Amino acid sequence: MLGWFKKKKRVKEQEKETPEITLPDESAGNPSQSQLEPSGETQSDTPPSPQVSVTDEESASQFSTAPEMDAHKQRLDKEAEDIDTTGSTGETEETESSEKMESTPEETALPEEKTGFFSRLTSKLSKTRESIVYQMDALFLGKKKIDADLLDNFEELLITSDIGVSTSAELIDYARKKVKRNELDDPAALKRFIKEKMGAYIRNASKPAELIMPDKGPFVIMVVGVNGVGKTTTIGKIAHKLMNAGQKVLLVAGDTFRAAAVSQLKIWGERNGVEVVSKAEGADPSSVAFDAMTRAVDGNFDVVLVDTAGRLHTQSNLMEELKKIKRVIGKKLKGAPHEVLLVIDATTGQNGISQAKLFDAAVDITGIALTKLDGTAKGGIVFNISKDMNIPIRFIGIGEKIEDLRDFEPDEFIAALFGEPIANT
Ligand SMILES: Nc1nc2c(ncn2[C@@H]2O[C@H](COP(=O)(O)OP(=O)(O)OP(=O)(O)O)[C@@H](O)[C@H]2O)c(=O)[nH]1
Ligand SMILES: [Mg+2]
Repeated sequence: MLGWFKKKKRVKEQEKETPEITLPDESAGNPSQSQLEPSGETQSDTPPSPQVSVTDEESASQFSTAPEMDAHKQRLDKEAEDIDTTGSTGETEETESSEKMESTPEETALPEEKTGFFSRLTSKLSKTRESIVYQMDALFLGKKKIDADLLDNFEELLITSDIGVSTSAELIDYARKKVKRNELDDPAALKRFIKEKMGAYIRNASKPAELIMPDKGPFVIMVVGVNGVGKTTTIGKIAHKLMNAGQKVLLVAGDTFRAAAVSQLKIWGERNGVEVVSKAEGADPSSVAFDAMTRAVDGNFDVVLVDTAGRLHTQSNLMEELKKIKRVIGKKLKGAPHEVLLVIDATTGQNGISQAKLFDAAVDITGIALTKLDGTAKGGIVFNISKDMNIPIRFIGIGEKIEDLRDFEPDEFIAALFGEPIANT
């Protein structure tokens, strides 16, 4: 998301000739991560994590017995825990991982903060990794050839890990055809093939959607989703990222259904030091949005984040209200909202797909934020959304803290999910 947002700033800056804000240069080993994701962790001090040291050679297909596999799994889990608890200072991390990091030039070339964030992502995705990758390894354990039974069991495994019935069937279909043509013969090759295919799904879907950047005036993001998915929290986290990138951010309390919703957004406003436009509980959210657009233009804000309700008396009420808010924003500011961001709670699994379809029909979703990927085994939904919805995932939420929101990067996600070094993807 910040990728396309930065584009807008660059256009603005070129027009102005004298840029007010220096945005990170993407060409320099992605320093934007460090600038946009400051956290409690000491990023630049973070040594390469032990997780990064898990190599292909160590993949489960190399284990000949179940106890060996278990030991491997326990070690990965222990390392993930260590990353969480030791943060950036563990000396033991230094020894093991830095040795392995030296083994390939690409890995040593990675900036330290990149590996630190990557380790954190790897550790936060551990439950999903357990439900997909470890199960896959266990299924393939000791198998020398791919047969029909193996493929059937594999399909079942994919379905149960929230990858979705049609996506799983398609993956297995591809695999069956390859086996028939003798292009795939052993389980390790099958695992590599599935990893590639899964990567292709999310890479295709995460291509930035065409966005019409405003020539002047603020960039408006309307945030929608059912109740409790993490809309307000995600707004707070996005505001934090944008503030750190030097943007002038305005928050809009468009959820007037509950008084607590307004105060929750105000707390995020205070935390980030940003202004919040709000009215009393029960006020018409469209009128809040209307006033906010005036304020955004008058106050020369760069980005406006509009919070909305997740629950009204009935579902159709909610959709009608969201349509009205969107219309009013567009009337006041031509071309706005520039992004309608749907927040989906990853722990709801397949239900998230139905939500996406419902909201898309009402307000034309342009991007998705997938929250609560930490601590859930249902991260397979990423592939399902990518394949079924064709709407880019902009962000993933991996915790409740202000810095626990990441730009969604397919290669990084796949590598973290498979517990492999990012440079290998
Ligand atoms: N573990 C985890 N919790 C999260 C994440 N994102 C949000 N939450 C938690 O989810 C709960 C609901 O978040 P809210 O931001 O209030 O959700 P909402 O969609 O605004 O809810 P309503 O306003 O009731 O519609 C809070 O306890 C958040 O801390 C995440 O990425 N990981
Ligand atoms: Mg809320």
